[in-house]
Amino acid sequence: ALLNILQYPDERLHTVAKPVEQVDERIRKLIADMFETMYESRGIGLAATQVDVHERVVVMDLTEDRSEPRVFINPVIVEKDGETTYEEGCLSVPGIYDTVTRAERVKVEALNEKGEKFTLEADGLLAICVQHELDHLMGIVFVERLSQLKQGRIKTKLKKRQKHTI
Ligand code: QAP
Ligand code: CO
Repeated sequence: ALLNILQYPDERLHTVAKPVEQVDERIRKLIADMFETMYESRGIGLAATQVDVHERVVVMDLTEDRSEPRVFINPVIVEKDGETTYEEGCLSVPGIYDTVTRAERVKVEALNEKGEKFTLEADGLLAICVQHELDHLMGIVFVERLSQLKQGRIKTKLKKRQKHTI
């Protein structure tokens, strides 16, 4: 089923997600619904926080042909190094893109949909996406990594847009 994606500046996007205690059918249904929602909206990453579920679950697929679905349950970044910038966007902040500075490489530990632990060493767009999505689980939207001036401008723009229900 398609899930509703919270739109910035919805305060529920600031909720800190709790760890998943058991990777069971409920979590696998959530993951399936998150993929459906992300693919339908043409995203590359979606955190449970964005669909108002405050548990540590992220789905991603960076491929054009949607052939590499990735699941991260209870993800933790255990190493990071370097610095890089990227023009980021977000399904919760449609139509807004801006440059964010993040680590260039990350090592992440997480569980897959079977509840098995895995480690991933990521660089490039994957490393950026991992950091962007893990931010969501901590209640942080990429906009909040921009200057106060830019944050204010983005809020104004989105509020105007909501009024006109574009
Ligand atoms: C996060 O973002 C990300 O504004 C995932 O109109 C972004 O999937 C990670 C999207 C950049 C790394 C680099 C945004 C779709 C999708 C929009 C997304 C829009 C339609 C964003
Ligand atoms: Co996002």
